[in-house]
Amino acid sequence: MNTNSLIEYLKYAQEKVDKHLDRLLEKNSPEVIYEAMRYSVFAGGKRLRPILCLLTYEILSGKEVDEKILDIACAIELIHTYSLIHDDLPAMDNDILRRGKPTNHVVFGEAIAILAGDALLNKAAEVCLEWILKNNAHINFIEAARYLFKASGTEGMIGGQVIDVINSGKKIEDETLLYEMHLKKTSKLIQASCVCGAYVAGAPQEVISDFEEYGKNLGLAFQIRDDVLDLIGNSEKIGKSTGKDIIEKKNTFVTYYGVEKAQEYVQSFSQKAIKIIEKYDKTGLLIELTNYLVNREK
Ligand code: GRG
Repeated sequence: MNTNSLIEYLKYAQEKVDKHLDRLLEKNSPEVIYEAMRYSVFAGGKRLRPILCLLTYEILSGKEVDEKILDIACAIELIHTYSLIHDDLPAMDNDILRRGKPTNHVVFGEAIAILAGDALLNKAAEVCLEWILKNNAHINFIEAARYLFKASGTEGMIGGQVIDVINSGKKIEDETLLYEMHLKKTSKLIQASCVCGAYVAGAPQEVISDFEEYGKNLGLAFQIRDDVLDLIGNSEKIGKSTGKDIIEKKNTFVTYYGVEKAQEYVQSFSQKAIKIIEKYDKTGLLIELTNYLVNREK
């Protein structure tokens, strides 16, 4: 870790991730699929998940970001990007803007957008398998990849999206189901980001479990803050529905609890997250990152 300031750390980590992603997505033929993949990967995402992976690795290994961690951190971002491309499709959320830019299917058409999402998921698997081989099939690397693909599958992100899709247009009345949806859809990939960093750092199981629990609470706080920002119309997702529209159509913590109580949950989940990792976070960067994410204004 070459800095004590969060802003500097974010810049440093984002640069490392962007450079590595650029290498992983080197253009080839057919050109259009690479263009579509790169369009969404380089559309201005925060790189939250790879940064969490890098920072967890640095905290627990005492080493700086190196080749060992960048492949898996970037594989997580590839999976995250595929999920956003597919989430925006007409068959799902039917959004025309993301991060203030036209969505992938608006630019490339639906067929190429579906294939670009598929290709990013496929690329993530390829990157992980090559990474495992490069590292002599070390068990920690295999465990990390297994956790990541399980977290993005039916027991994680896809499962959460299915709950969302089948309940769309009707109000979820069961609090447990609302939690299950968000834990799977949002927290799981955030948990995977921390867990992968911990595995590669060679952390013992109880430490891995602490970071898994941290990711779960951060994921909930992050999601609820996102819902609050969506409702008050401050979201980065310009062009997305806000306010009344959300209350009628979406199942979020805000539609369930109201803005005020939802914001209280942001605070309680983030405080719980911080409590779990504060003993590991000697520089305080992970605590600062947590506070930054859950207090963000857009
Ligand atoms: C289509 C399989 C499939 C899954 C979609 C992740 C997801 C599931 C849907 C995206 C919509 C959504 C509300 C997700 C919740 C998590 C969330 C707030 C994602 C946005 O993540 P950021 O803010 O995105 O890290 P950036 O733009 O910074 O990369």
